[in-house]
Amino acid sequence: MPDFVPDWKLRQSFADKLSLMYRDEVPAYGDLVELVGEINSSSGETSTHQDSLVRLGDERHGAIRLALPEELNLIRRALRLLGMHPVGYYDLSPAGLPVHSTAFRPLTSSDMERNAFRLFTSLVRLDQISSDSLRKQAEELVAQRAIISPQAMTLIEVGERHGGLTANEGEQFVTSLMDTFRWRGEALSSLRVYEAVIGEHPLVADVVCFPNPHINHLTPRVVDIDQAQSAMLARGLPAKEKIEGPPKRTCPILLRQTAFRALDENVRFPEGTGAASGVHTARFGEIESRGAALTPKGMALYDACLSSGDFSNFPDDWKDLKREQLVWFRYSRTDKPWSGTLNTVQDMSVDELVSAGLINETPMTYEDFLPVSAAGIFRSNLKQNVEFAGGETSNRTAFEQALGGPVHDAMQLYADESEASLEAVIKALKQVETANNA
Ligand code: OOG
Ligand code: NI
Repeated sequence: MPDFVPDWKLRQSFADKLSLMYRDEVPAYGDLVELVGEINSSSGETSTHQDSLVRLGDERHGAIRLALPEELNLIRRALRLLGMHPVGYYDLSPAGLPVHSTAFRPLTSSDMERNAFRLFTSLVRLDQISSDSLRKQAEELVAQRAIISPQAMTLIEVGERHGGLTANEGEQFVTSLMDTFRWRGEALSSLRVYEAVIGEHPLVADVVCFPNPHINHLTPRVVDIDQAQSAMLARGLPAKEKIEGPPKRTCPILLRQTAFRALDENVRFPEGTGAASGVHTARFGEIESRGAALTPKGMALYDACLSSGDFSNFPDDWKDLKREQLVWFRYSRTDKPWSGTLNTVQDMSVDELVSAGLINETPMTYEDFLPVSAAGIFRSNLKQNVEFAGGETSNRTAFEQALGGPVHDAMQLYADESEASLEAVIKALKQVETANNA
């Protein structure tokens, strides 16, 4: 049995390499990372409500956009070796965007604590291109893409066959994966076709006119996003006016995000035997701050508040959030010795156990994304704001078919983890009772 490198180490190496690469490609990203680092370390705290600043220091999410169902399948296979799995289905067509998406991420909070890298991955919906001739052209273009290098492909197969990669293979794999996400400065299409596809939708052009899914943004996590937003403006970074997601609160919930606009990047467009030069605008900078994960009831209240624009009905006290079952909690044993004897714990409620100081309850971090915020992020980086005519034709089945299996249900993951943590602390207390009784 060969010694496999743990998948989180590969995920960490992958995230580090992407970060270095993106710093080179988009220098303003380096400024953003620096700014976030300063805010996080000057916050005077060692953790947010949920997570240690050690985790935050490395925490990023990235985003890519894919052209073909086969590509989504390949990305799933590649990321699985890094311990990243598809969670959630985000349909952005109601927001007028011709994409549907998932987020690849670790499934458990302990895996997140090791390295919390996520990749928001969208599949462009070519079926939504209204012009028949343009759609055909787009399909011909993307048929030329081969987004995974032969070396990376071989290592995916090795990893799948053996059930893991050795440290050596893993390092080669992560290095070879960089080519998939690199900005090459070269288009797949002529400038004329590029302009025609831009006319259809700039988001489609960003995908079908390029040879690979260049990383679109990398997002560090910040403790205080309001402070970061002001700092961005002070440094002359063109931040969005509005922070996406819930308003500033005492008890942070879900996800708040802000971004700065995409840069103009030079591109060589093939023209016959030569090349034409042009400019493409897609890649940008974003920062996020994360709060507590909401239960289905909490999510429904959030959606209602979002559509009315009034968050005053959303409780902003952990006790109320708990009592009304709006937030998911994780349970852990405190240091307090337990002197109880048999069946005492069994008759105590969770609240009583907490009040007795026997267990801690901590809000769980929201590890996912928000479709309305994501649509806002997508949109703020499109030069023209084209509403897509395609309309509300959710196609989750097709998405999961392309992926090669169902996406994980985020709510189920939170529920399972919350429940398992409670069971574990109760079991631990009962063991003490048994020992006390003996
Ligand atoms: C993805 C936009 C969504 C987020 O943070 O909500 C996203 C994209 O622009 O490809 O990354
Ligand atoms: Ni993002």
